Amino acid sequence: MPKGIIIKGIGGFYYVKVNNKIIECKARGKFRKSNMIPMVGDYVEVSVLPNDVAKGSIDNIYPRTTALVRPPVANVEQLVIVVAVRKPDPNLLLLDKLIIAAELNKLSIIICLNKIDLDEEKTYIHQYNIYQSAGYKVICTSIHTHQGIDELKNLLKGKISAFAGVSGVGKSSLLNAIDSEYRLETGEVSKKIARGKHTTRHVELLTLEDGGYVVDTPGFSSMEVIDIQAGELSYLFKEFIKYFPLCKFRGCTHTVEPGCGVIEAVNEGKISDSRYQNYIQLYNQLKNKKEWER
Ligand SMILES: Nc1nc2c(ncn2[C@@H]2O[C@H](COP(=O)(O)OP(=O)(O)OP(=O)(O)O)[C@@H](O)[C@H]2O)c(=O)[nH]1
Ligand SMILES: [Mg+2]
Ligand SMILES: [Zn+2]
Repeated sequence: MPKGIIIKGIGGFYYVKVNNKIIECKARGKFRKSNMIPMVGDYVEVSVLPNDVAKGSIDNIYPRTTALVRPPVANVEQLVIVVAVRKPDPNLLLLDKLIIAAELNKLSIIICLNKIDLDEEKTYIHQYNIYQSAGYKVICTSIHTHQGIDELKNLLKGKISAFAGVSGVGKSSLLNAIDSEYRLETGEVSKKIARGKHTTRHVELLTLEDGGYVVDTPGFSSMEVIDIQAGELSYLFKEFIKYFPLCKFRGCTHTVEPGCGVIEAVNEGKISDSRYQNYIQLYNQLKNKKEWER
């Protein structure tokens, strides 16, 4: 039975790529009964119709390694979080939220500082240092000078990656720079808002010429919804973890406690102030939400 991957789903049809050919498939009734809805990114077994090899049905769905809700894509391995260094100005709290969501989904993370052509003084080095020293892969790109595009392309090779970031940072533009055949729609933020509501958006895996797939997501992805306890948050700031054993109190929240290893590391410049301040802010948000719900 041929194996393939679902690259698109529209109106009850799934488009499955099998050996570089696209087969238009229906899902078998058994999936509906078992509440198992095929997702873009699913690896599947299909059988083709005897009289038309371009049509068939999905017979089996392989277990998923990951399943993102928004965008609904299975088996994503990597998240490319795009931040513009200008237009719009970077929002590091949003960036940290996306990092947390990606960590929760066990995705590997690439932070892409885009539009560096707009920052001749290279002030983006500041953001670069914060995330590089926190242990993340950071790349600097521009679709105008083409800087960093080959590096980005290399990092995507052979994997399923999703692009995330606020509207206008250049996600679709970067993908077009990687492969001009994608012809994704791009544009000024103001124009997007004007017509945004009427644009139909479907999730689609785009094939990379060197192997692998990418999915472009519109605007800010709701992966930002973080459904965890406040006490779990510090584990998602991965550069904090190695200081936990130095905390004097068990169950230290790393917010106000004396003898806290994390606070000490911040004071010594081993953890960036920006990351720590965002931790405090998100910690309080989670804490208050919990109290409010009770
Ligand atoms: N100067 C400069 N402008 C860029 C760069 N990359 C993208 N842009 C511009 O930024 C604007 C927004 O780009 P898009 O690719 O549409 O942004 P997006 O992230 O896909 O936005 P949404 O689809 O709304 O989420 C466009 O006008 C692009 O031409 C870059 O490297 N440098
Ligand atoms: Mg876009
Ligand atoms: Zn502590």
